[in-house]
Amino acid sequence: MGTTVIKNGTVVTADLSYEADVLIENGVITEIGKDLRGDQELDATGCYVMPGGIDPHTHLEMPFMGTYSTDDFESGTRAALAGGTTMVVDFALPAPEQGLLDALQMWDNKSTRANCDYSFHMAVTWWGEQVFNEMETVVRERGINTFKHFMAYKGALMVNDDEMYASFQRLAELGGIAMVHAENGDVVAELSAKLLAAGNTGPEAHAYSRPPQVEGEATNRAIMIADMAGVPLYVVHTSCEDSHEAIRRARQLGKRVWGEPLIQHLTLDESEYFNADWDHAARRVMSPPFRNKQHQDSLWHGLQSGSLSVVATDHCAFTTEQKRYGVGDFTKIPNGTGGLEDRMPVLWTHGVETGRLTPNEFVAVTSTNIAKILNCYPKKGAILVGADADIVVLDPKKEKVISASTQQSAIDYNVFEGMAVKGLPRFTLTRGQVAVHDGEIRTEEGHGKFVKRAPNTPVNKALSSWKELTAPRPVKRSGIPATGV
Ligand code: DUC
Ligand code: ZN
Ligand code: ZN
Ligand code: ZN
Repeated sequence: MGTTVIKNGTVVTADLSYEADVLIENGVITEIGKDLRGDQELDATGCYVMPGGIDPHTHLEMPFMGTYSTDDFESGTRAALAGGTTMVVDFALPAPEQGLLDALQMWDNKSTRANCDYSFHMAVTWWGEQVFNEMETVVRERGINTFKHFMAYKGALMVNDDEMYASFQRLAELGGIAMVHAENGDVVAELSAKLLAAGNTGPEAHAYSRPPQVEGEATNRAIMIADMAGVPLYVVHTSCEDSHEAIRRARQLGKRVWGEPLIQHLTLDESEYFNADWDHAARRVMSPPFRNKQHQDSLWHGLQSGSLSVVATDHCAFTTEQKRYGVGDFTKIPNGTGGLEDRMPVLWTHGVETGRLTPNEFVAVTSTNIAKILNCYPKKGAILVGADADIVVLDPKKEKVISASTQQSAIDYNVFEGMAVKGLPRFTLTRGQVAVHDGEIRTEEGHGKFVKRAPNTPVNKALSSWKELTAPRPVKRSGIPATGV
């Protein structure tokens, strides 16, 4: 492989914007400066040269709700690259009673088809000695330091508070980070049963069954349990003020808690569920559901103020045919929406073009912040000498209208259909290799490599105050009162 130089662009990182060329050798950035030459020269005139996006929340080919999500590691990472995302982090999900290492083996097998680099989070879907023991191997040998807990999906993926507390304590010992899908699964189950019994079977009932309160309650609970266990906490798909408020408060108190809004929740609202077309509404069923404008404003304010840290997708794509499993019973509509290809352009359009975010803040929330949290910075999330050349050359003048007819995702619709976006990749590079050039896709199946992530121990050591709670002091008493009469 010869050298490549990205010429005449403006380098935009989370800290700085400056004009420079970027030289790449063997997949790594080797020089940043003026008038650099390479065997291959990519013209970035008028463009921003940014760290490729990292989407830390995908479900590719995931067994879920009686089926499998349709985008796999091939189509999913192709979609990612088309939109300027160069790394995805997928959730390895053990079936009930399945060991963590067994589940990881399944994810290893699926991910050999990836077009871009990837990593895994481990899900803890049940608790027992085997999980306790295997967690150490997952962290120390497999390079996975993040473990997700579902507080919803009762009877399937959900873990109870005792299991969550045990797992969080184990993670604190190992230097890991706890993640939660924060919705009160008991209340969701009750509300769902009640709605169905009253004849509310359509997709709009999905939103009624998961109001913001179930998310706010679970987020507060997870934060307090994480405090008591002494573990950092990452709250996935923060969709509403109720959850954001809890995260904001925790951060102000010095707790290591992060919130992750999705591009869908930032730009699409609950009115989608009241569309007269059943398919339209069902295609947008995901958990948590879309919210109203006040909640959307709260999420934008969180990104602007820094109380929310990362924009992700929860990409979990089901076809219309799969969504129709839920005709007559909204609880059977497979939960999930796509967004891998659209996250960067939609956020640029609704965030940067509107003046809500600076280009540097855009880089922070799409790439750099999560690289630091997940402990793969500056290999990923950086334009620095020595960093992987995962780069998006974003042309702020390039426009398109989002359409399922031109997307890379394997499903037959797009929740952003018809949205005009501005700010598209002129080039996307994965470890120095051009995967996208002006909409032309040149991905290479199997090019993607697994990114190992060691425990983020400085973060675990910087936790605030609760430790005292777990160190009881016996009290010496002189007399013990007599009992009985
Ligand atoms: N929510 C979804 O909508 N899909 C996958 C899992 C989840 O938590
Ligand atoms: Zn979730
Ligand atoms: Zn998810
Ligand atoms: Zn390759």
